[in-house]
Amino acid sequence: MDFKGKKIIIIGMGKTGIATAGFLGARGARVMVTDEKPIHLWDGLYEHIANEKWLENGVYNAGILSGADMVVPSPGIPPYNEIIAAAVLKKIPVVSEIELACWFLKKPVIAVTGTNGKTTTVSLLGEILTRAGKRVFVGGNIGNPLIEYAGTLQEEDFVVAEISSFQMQWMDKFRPFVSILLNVTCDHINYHGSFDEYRRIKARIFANQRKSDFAILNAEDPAQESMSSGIQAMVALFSSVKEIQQGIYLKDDALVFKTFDGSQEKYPLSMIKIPGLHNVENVMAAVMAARFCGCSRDSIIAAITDFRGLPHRIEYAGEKNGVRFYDDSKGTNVGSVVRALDTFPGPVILLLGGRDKDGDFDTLQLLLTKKAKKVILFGEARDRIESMIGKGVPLEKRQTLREAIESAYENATAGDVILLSPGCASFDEFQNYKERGNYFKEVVRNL
Ligand code: UMA
Ligand code: ADP
Repeated sequence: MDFKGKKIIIIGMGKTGIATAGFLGARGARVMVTDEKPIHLWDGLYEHIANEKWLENGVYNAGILSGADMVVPSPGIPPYNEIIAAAVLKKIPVVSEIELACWFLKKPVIAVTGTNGKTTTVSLLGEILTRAGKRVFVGGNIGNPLIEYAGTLQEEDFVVAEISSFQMQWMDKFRPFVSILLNVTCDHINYHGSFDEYRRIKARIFANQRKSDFAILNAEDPAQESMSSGIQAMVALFSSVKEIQQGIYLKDDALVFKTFDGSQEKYPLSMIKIPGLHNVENVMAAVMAARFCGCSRDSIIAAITDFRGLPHRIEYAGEKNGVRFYDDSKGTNVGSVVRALDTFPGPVILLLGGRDKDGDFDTLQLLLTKKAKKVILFGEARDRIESMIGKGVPLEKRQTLREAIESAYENATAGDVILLSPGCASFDEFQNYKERGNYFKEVVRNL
């Protein structure tokens, strides 16, 4: 596509907007940027393009669309944003950064999406491919925009991309060589409008794949039940519950992979050092993707054996007087809370709360009556969660995370587990989930 002289509007000047502006400016576009917050010239990222002739600041309303040829919203801009809505009405193409990047990507992409487990799976895949001697770029929602990579020489063998539902909102032609859909549970409803819409957007990861591509789906996910029928690619399933005909499943102490040529490979369960059955699922998806990319079984086993997981995902955070603490600050929706609770055999004191994303907390009730010694609700969402999990669950409410941790510790006896798996975003009290998790660990250290 020739961008020379085209007027392109970028909404949102975070990581994505800045990288997109640089990419388009270098290709001769006239770039106009806007953001609901004042764009700070002193921002380190923005500085290197701030004085370019091709760049202009615009207003944060539909007036910016005058003469526009295309609009690129950042992922965080919801589809009901007034500028986007006006662009759609005026039939000005609205294109996501991932869509734009895919027009220029030269190397096969392994795309990973799903409500939970994306970053873990993408990181693991990066390790496996590297161990197998492949050159790999790991990017997308994990933190480095794909558009940045699209502007490089692209000397790697593969691109491993974490793709969020936000990034798929304005996506049309993206065609991964391998697409993984880990799971779809309730999340980001305040952005997408409904669960059905969220699920529909997630399924786009398979939409442009062809017969020579691979689609990896979760056989145990009710939200994916009818999805595989419309997929052109070769479908491989994973299951932690039952035997699979084409794909991988857990049987006793091994992962059994039935390949497309009818052969069978086994991987020892003991190679997995990260906790929980959900991580077995992530590993199963990664094993298949890596095999489809030509990685050897030995290099896959070696990389998985060395993989110790990421911070803030059911991370051990220390022990005090026989009480063990776990930081699952990245557990920002109900699905991840369920899997975190399932990871512990005994009862747990759960810290739940933060900023609500219209989570389906009512679905937690039964599990909590079985698994929670106590639930300490905290933050903005505490009253709504209380009204949804209601009776039968021993509850306490505290305003801040610090108060919640202190109260949990007062309620605990030796042998108990205190788990921060908040099921909510962190923004009521913190900058992000990392800050929340680090704060949790600090408070625990100082108890
Ligand atoms: N902004 C507006 N109007 C709005 C909303 C935001 O102008 O209505 C502006 C903000 O003032 C800010 C800019 O947009 O200046 C931020 O844009 P953004 O929120 O799209 O964030 P980026 O910095 O571009 O980061 C995005 C992803 N952020 C989101 O999806 C919210 C990052 O994922 C991703 O790492 C990055 O692109 C590179 O691809 C973060 C995330 O939280 C980690 N993702 C969600 C998640 O994982 O659950 C989907
Ligand atoms: P994402 O990038 O999709 O947010 P992460 O790997 O960062 O995924 O994990 C986010 C949260 O989801 C953590 O609480 C983690 O323990 C949990 N999690 C990881 N994998 C899965 C999975 N397959 N199913 C459900 N929850 C998961």
